[in-house]
Amino acid sequence: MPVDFSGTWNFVSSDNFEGYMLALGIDFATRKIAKLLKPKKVIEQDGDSFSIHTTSTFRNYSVQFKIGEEFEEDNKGLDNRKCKSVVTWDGDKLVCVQTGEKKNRGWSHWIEGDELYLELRCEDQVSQQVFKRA
Ligand code: VLP
Repeated sequence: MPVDFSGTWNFVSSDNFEGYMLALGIDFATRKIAKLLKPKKVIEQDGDSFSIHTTSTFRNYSVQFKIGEEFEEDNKGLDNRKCKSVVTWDGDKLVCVQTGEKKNRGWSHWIEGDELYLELRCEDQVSQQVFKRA
């Protein structure tokens, strides 16, 4: 049985989100707001189909994908750069590679107990966020 990421996940903590946002070229004012946010994630997993909704008091972002199928991602409301994204399994980890203007861009999700982890990568920056099952 593969891991089931489905559910609602509340923000617990993050580290180096500032470094990640700087690597993405997010402006000062937006970074100041964004680093105070406690986003919520709602994940729906149906076989190899996923939707991930990230919501906050400032902006929301949603992405839908099937494992192994490349898709166009617009990153609207984030850095607005388009990229080609593909998500695959690495054991029980979901690993997304976002190919575009920014080198080494992507993210990984995994679960430890009742916590959801998110590693965000861009260029030489890595940020980690932790969420707890609601
Ligand atoms: C931009 C960078 C903050 C900061 C400004 C806007 C949406 C994996 C993946 C699914 C993400 C979240 C990316 C956050 C990057 C912010 C608005 C924050 C709330 O999630 O779950 O796309 O990539």
